[in-house]
Amino acid sequence: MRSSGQIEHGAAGVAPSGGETAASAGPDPREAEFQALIDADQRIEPRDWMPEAYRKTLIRQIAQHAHSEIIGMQPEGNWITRAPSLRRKAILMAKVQDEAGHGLYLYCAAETLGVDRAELIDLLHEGRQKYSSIFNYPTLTWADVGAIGWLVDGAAITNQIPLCRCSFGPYGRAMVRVCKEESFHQRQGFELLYALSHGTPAQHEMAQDAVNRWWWPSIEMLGPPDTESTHSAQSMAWGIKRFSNDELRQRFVDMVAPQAVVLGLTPPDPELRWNEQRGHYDFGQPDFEELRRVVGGDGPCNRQRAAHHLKAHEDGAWVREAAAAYAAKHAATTAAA
Ligand code: FAQ
Repeated sequence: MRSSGQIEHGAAGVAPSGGETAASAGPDPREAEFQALIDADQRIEPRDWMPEAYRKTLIRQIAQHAHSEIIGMQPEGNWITRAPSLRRKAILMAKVQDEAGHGLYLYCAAETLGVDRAELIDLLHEGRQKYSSIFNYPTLTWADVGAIGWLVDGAAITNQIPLCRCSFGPYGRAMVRVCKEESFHQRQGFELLYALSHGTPAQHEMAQDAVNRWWWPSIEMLGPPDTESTHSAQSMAWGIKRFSNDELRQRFVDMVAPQAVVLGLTPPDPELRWNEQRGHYDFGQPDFEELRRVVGGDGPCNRQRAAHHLKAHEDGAWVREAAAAYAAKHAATTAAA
């Protein structure tokens, strides 16, 4: 039976209520123990007591992250058959398989919080859980594969390295391996774009066009501005997020701006320049209205991505049934032995 009422994202940002004993008089003493662990920068593990709102917030974020990895396979998977060489095809296949692996670690991490992967996938299909805005943009040319690696994986790493220190153990540990693999992904994107940028004029133009299209959506994928971020303050107090959306955005721009120079490509931001006083790059205002629209379902590929995921899920039903039948047969044989 589904228990989605418990895990929908809507209530996830509510302040901790004291968990199961909220109705009883006085604060729950376990709340103080939980907070002491957080304050001491210790990890919360699945069997530890945790406030219900902490659990819900983690389920929301981890599920959204897992869905992003799986939906994120679509834009690049689109290019596997058209990769320009065997080497490029092998690299891209390895990358897309890595994304599937990341999704699986993350669904497993979410399951330690008492939800079932099937429930989370149902919520995604019903539009009640999200995935990253960035995967609602199309991959129009081969250079887009490079731009995704360089910029999208670059933004993902910037966001995910601090998540290795997330207060919830299974999520933080999953992030360690994910980040190692994402670093390879970013590197391959950079190398691909570098080759195109230093190739023929037409190849250079294709690389520049891809960067023009992916630059702003990558900056926006780090989330709404801090003033509009509903969950940041509580998630930071709980040690889930370590930095705010705007702090991570600045880090991301500081990382990729000098890399663009090495690539010989120009970010589409006339305001991008080093600020000696701040010790950071200044950059223009992202279009957060566009982010809101895309998150709200009205991006260029939202419907296509959702429909493709649903179809793949339905087409794969026989695999899940076969695996369950095999597991039942195996369990019966083991019990009889
Ligand atoms: N897209 O209060 P905040 C990848 C929602 S993995 C869609 O700031 P929070 C690997 C947010 O959920 C990329 N929705 O929220 C790869 C909330 O709505 P809700 C995914 C967004 O959670 C590379 C509302 O807006 N990474 O790229 C987005 O504190 C290449 C208010 O926002 C992760 O998921 C968005 N961009 O901060 C794969 C990392 N931004 O839930 C293939 C883990 C915000 O209340 C190829 N997640 N929203 O209905 C996080 O770090 C956080 O969840 C943030 C958002 C930073 C994304």
